[in-house]
Amino acid sequence: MRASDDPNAPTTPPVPDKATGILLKTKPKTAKPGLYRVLLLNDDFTPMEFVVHILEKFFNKTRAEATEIMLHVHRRGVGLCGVYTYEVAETKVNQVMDFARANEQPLQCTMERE
Ligand code: TYC
Repeated sequence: MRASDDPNAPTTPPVPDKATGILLKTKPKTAKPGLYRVLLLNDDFTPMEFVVHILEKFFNKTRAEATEIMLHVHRRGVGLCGVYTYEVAETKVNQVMDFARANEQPLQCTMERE
């Protein structure tokens, strides 16, 4: 993820200047934070129990919720862990990727704009 992906610099439709009609960019001082989906991707190697553990540890899921999400990813290829503001989503992705790497698992976690 690059800093330039952070859309907290909001854009709104251009507004014509009263005198000249020139379209001016507007930028409200307070932005609504953009929301991001954090997704887990399936692979053939990472143990199911490891993925359930990740969902409990980093996404505060119950064992039943974690098992349901893990099985969804296993069957469909991708699944939703949660929706967060940019910085929280980025932190979760990094936590999962670091934990997977430390445990020599190929598990992939990614984020996308809602
Ligand atoms: N497909 C893996 C297996 O059969 C389990 C798995 C589920 C892996 C979800 C990754 O995000 C994942 N062991």
